[in-house]
Amino acid sequence: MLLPALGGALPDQREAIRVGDQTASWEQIRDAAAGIAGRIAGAPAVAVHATASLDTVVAIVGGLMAGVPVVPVPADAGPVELAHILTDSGAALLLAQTPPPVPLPIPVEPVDRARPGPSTPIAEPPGTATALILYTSGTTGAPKGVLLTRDAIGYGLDALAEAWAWTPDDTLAHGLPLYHVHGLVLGVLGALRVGCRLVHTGRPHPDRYATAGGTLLFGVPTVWSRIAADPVSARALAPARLLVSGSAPLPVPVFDRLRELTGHRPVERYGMTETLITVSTRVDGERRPGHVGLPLRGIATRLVDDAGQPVPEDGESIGELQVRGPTLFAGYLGMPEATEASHAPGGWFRTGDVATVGPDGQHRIVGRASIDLIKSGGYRIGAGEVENMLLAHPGVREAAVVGVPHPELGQEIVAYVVGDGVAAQALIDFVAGRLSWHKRPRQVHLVDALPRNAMGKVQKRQLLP
Ligand code: MCA
Ligand code: AMP
Repeated sequence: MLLPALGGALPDQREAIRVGDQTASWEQIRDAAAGIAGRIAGAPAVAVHATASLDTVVAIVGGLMAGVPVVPVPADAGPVELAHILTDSGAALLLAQTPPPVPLPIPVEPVDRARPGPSTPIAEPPGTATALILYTSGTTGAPKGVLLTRDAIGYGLDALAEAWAWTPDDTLAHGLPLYHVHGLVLGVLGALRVGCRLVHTGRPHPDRYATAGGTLLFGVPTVWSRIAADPVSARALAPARLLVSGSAPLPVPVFDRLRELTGHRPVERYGMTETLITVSTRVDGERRPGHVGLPLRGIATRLVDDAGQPVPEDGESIGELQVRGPTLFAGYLGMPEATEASHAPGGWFRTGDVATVGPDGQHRIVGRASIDLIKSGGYRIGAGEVENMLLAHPGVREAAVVGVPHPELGQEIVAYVVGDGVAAQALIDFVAGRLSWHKRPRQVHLVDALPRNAMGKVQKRQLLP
C-alpha cells in the first residue's frame, strides 16, 4: 500500500495534517480523497492546480487512490506553461479550487471535499502504475513529463525513512511548493507513508518554520539561508530532531551558521525529479559540510568521464554522476528518444551533475555539466525555455539566458537580449506572465550583440561574471 496512513484501521481522529490554517485528520483526508477518487476513476490522468492548500493534498491523494496518474501543475504557472502541461499530459480534468484566470484546454472542476466515496473501495493499483507525472525543465524546449511509479515512490520514501530514522513520532514541517519531488513526494507523501504529522507552513518563511513545532524540517538552501540570517527563528529550531536541506547545494557558511544558531548540523541529500532522492547523509552518519552523503539503500552510483570510462573515487577526481536503482523514473512521457538518451547502457541514468566520490563513499556535487540548466531558489529552469519565450516577444531579435551566482538563490536568471527598443522590465513581465513566476529573468541586459565564436555559436560562458 502506497499510503498506509490512509488505509486499514485509522490511527485516530487527531490533527494529522495542517496546511496554512486548515487542518484535517487521517480519516478526513481519506474520506475526502475517496470522494475525489470516485469522481475521477478511469480517467487517463488528472491535473491538480497545486496551490499550498489542503485541497491540493486531498486532490492528489484522491488521484493516487483511484490509480489515475496525477499531474501537479505549478500554482504560479502562466498560460503558456499551463497549456503545455495540460495538453501534453493528456489529463482529462483540472482540479482547482480557484481556476487560473486564463483559457484552458480541458474542463476545470473544484475540489469537492464533501463528495461521498464509492460504495466499494477502489483496489490498490499495481506498483508499476504511474503515480505522478511531474513536469521538469531540460536544457532546451518545453518541460518534459517525468513518469514516476508507485513502487519508485514507495521504495524511495522507505529508504529515506531508514536513513533519517523518520517515524510516526515525528512532526514534519516545511513550506515548500506542492508540485515538485521535494515538497510533494517527500513533504506530503512521505508523511502519509510514514504516518507522521505534517505541518505545511503555507510559505517557507523563517518565522513560520520557527513556530511550526517540527521535529523534522525540510528546506531548499534559499530557505535555510534566510533562516540562518534570522537568529530568532533559527534558535527556535533547537528542539527539532533533524534539519534537512536539498534541491541545490547548501553553502558551507549557511551550514556553519545553522550549526551555531540551532545546534544542529543539517543533513544534506541529493536527488532529481527523474531519480527521486538517491544520495543522503544518514542521521547516524557523518554530516560533512559541502557533501551529500552516501547512496541510499538499493541505489548504485558511479562517476564517468566524457568517454564513459570510470573516474577514480578518490575525493578529488571529478566525473559525471550516474545512478541506478528502483527509484528511477519510467521515462519521459511520449518521448522515448529523450528517455533513451538520458540513460547509459546498463540502466544507468545520466544525472548531468558533476561530482566527486571519496574513498569513504562521501559524494560531493561540484556543479552541472551543462550551462543551460539553472537552479534558482531550488527550482530547475532550462535556459532554452526562457530564451524561447523572450524570442516570442516581437521586440526581441536574439536572447541568451544564464544562471549567475547569487548569494541567496544559488543562481539568478539573467538574460542578455538584442532587441528593437524594448525595455528590460517589459521583457521580465512578458516571461513572468506566460511561464512560471520563478522562471522570469531577474535581470535583462540589452546589448548590441551576443558573443559568438567563428561558427556563430553563442559563447555563454563569456556572459558569466
Ligand atoms: C511570489 N511573488 C509573486 C508570485 N510569487 N508575485 C507575483 N506573482 C507570483 N506568482 C512575490 C512574493 O509574494 C514575494 O513578495 C516576492 O514575490 C518574493 O517571493 P518569494 O517566494 O520569497 O520569492 P523568491 O525569493 O523568488 O523565492 C524563494 C523560495 C522559492 C521561496 C525559496 O524559490 C521556493 O519556494 N523554492 C522551492 C523550490 C523547490 O521546491 N524545489 C524543489 C525541486 P513579498 O516579498 O512582497 O512577500 S525538487 C528537486 O530539486 C529534487 C528532487 C530535490 O533534490 O529535492
Ligand atoms: P530537479 O529535477 O528540479 O529535482 O533538480 C535536480 C537537480 O538539483 C540535480 O540534478 C542537482 O543539480 C540539483 N540538486 C539536488 N539536490 C542537490 C544537492 N543536495 N546539492 C547540489 N545539487 C543538488
